[in-house]
Amino acid sequence: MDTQQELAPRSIQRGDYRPPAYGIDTVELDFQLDAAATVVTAKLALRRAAEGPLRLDGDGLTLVEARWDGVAIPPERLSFGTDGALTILEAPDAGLLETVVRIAPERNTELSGLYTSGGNFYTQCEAEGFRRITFFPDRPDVMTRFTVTLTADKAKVPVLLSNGNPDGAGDLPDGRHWARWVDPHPKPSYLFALVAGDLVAVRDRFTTASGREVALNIWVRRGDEDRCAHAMDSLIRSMRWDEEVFGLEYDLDVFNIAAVSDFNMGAMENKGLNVFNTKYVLAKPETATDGDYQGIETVIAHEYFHNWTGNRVTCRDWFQLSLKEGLTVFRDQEFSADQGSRAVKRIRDVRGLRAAQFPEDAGPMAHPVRPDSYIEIDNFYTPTVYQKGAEVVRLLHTRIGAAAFRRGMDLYIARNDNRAVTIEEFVGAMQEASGIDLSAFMGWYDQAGTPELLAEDSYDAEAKRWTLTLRQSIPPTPGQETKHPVPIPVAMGLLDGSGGELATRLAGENAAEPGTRLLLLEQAEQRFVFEDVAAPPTPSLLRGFSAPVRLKGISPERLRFLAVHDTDPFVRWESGLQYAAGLMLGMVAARQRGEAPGFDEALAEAVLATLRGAEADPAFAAEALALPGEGFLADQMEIADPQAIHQVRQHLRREIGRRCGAELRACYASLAEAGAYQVDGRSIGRRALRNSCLAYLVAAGDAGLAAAQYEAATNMTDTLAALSLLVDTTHPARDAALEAFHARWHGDELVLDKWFSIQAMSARPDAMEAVRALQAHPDFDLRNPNRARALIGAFASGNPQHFHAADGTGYRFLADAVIALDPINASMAARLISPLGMWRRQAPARAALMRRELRRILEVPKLSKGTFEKASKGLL
Ligand code: B3K
Ligand code: ZN
Repeated sequence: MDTQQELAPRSIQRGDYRPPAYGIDTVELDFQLDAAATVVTAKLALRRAAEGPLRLDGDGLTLVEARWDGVAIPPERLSFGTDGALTILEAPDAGLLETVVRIAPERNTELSGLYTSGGNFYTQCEAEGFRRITFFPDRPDVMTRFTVTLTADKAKVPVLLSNGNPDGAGDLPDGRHWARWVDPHPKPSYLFALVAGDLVAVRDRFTTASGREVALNIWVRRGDEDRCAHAMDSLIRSMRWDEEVFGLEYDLDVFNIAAVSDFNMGAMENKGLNVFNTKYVLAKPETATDGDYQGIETVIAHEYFHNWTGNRVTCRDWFQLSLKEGLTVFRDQEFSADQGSRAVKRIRDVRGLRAAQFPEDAGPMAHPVRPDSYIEIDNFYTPTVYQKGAEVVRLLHTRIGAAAFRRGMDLYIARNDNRAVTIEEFVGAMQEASGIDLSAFMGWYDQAGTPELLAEDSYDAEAKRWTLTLRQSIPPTPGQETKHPVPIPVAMGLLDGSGGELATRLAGENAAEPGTRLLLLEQAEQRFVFEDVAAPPTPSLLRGFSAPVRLKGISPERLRFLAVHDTDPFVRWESGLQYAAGLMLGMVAARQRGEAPGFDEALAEAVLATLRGAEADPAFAAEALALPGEGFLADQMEIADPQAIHQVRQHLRREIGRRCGAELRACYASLAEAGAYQVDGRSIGRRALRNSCLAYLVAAGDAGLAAAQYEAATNMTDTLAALSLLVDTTHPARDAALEAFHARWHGDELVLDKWFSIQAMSARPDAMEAVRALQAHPDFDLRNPNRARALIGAFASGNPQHFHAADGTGYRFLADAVIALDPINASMAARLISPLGMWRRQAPARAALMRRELRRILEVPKLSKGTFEKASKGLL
């Protein structure tokens, strides 16, 4: 074994699962809160459940004392592992273990466990943060009832919150006070939360369908109270929706949400006390964009829905993460679809899936929705586990239908309430409720890689028979060379020559069915024979994106036809996108051959047609107007060419802006905001469409229009749309606008993040230098995750042209940032690495530079195991 391997952190295997040796009936936690030295006393009522030693996870804890049934445990019976865990040797089969530990929240820069932010206390325990608070079997299959008592200085820390319902509070003589919380529902340690500090609540109420009165509180810093209305409204709508659609009610007397500006992710579903990144709570029109409003609605709903899918029914082990995340993303997608335009929501979700998950599935970190092994579980909160996991739930929903899916959910919850289970329990419930054998769908959970679906068809005029041949294949991924076919539901229909929807009859069926029907491709290749087809039809395949696959084999002529005529809005949008993508990839190839770029008039025609029909659904029109993104195009290429892609895209934007200038301008003018700002779907759609028009007009040379909009805008959506366009230009108003924006908003951290991001994503040749200068800006702080993402993440993921600079400066910049961040916040550092792992789609010289940076990261002494895992797997 060489040293590298000897030092390599241990990898955890899914097949190695063993049930916990001890169960815990109840736990009592006592916190004496102090930023420098918090004392945590834990009383665990332990009972043997299986073979094995009494091992309690721990990480960075200072043990003050340990007692068993009130008697101090002699030191020789306490054994500490190198990872910080504590094993109690010769422990009896039952008893009360009491430990007292000391921790230092103010020194916790990892933001995992108990930490301080702005002088207040917050926790983040998923996945393995609870062991940074106290010794405990920190695994999701140990579920217990928590009682938590918090004590702190009353003046500095007036608010004391934890999970469950309040159960008493009072003052103490020395200026301190206490509060007790009891959570009646057993839960795993990752759902524990504590929030304490100088916070104010925005309050509302909710009465559940069965009459429970629930107090709703959103806790924020003083001064942020006027930005909570949208979050509260989203929460109330989510609670009602879950009752109506899934029959699931809230189960405590209070629901608390606390917002914190130092947070590693979006939010966390702790039982009865959700902790949120301020980004997903705070919004008012002057500070938040429409995208922010939509993000808040989605994340509030997502965390609320976890109360049943995640909390009441939880995961047996972390390999089952998608059991709660895939299902809960599916639920939040359905909720948002019901709030506005289902078609536009689906388009956005598919766009997101293809922007993040498809590249992951094609790269070195490709892993199944249910992974087989991990070194650091934090690295597996991925687009694959979340977004592809949601697609797999959607596949089941599509396959068995909405009614059977609902029966399956009822069964899944009834059977598994207060249990920690596996994905088999979920699929099994769906199978039982539907009576359909779903075993082959497990292939979607266990195989990585995006299936390719190839469609071919032929028409027999004499027999009036149309035959569709579907073939599937899944590319090899690291560790999985060969794959098996998976069941692929293909929602489809046939159109006649004028775009009319045909009724269809498969060979063997008695009557023709009108409208969309479902074909199920189960083999590597299958033929579907349609009878009584009077003339050669145009097939519309994968309606609503009925499976997360790459569909191939649709001719450009058919794409153009479908983009105009299909009855399914998703296929209309998709066909336009794929037509444009094909064209652009051809132009990239031409550019690489040194040919001058041309222009396909069909694109301008499509833009004009979209503008003419825009009034009916402006949000859909805005989606249809958007050219395929640079990342999407790169993901379609064997070897990407980020600069050529950018140039081609710019060229088309400019040409469309020129050729359709009058119509774009008219549309832009007609959509001028009249009246107060509204965040309903139609208003959001109108602003999106107007800003799409603006983008084309600016691309065609009218930067002045962006400058004028920047001056006139009264909401952040329009302000930011204008400024981000202006930033790419050399217009004289550009620098002044950036300065004015900073001067106005430097005291508002969420708005200032936007200022960093738009500059990080700038198309100007000096973008890299600008990013370096911003890194040295007094307002930049690597320790704040939102700020780090706003600059470093936005540059590496949102500026492919400059990140992939041929001289490797973009790669070096990212690796330097990862190395600087690793000792501060390893989980964030590991997360930032991802773009460096995408070297497979780059030309050899670039790939070599990217790999060199990954190796440089690996050479850093004392690298965290999460960053080690990402960098080493990134080289595979
Ligand atoms: N469950 C959390 C994510 C925790 C991530 C830990 N590294 C948020 C969510 O998915 O709802
Ligand atoms: Zn979640």
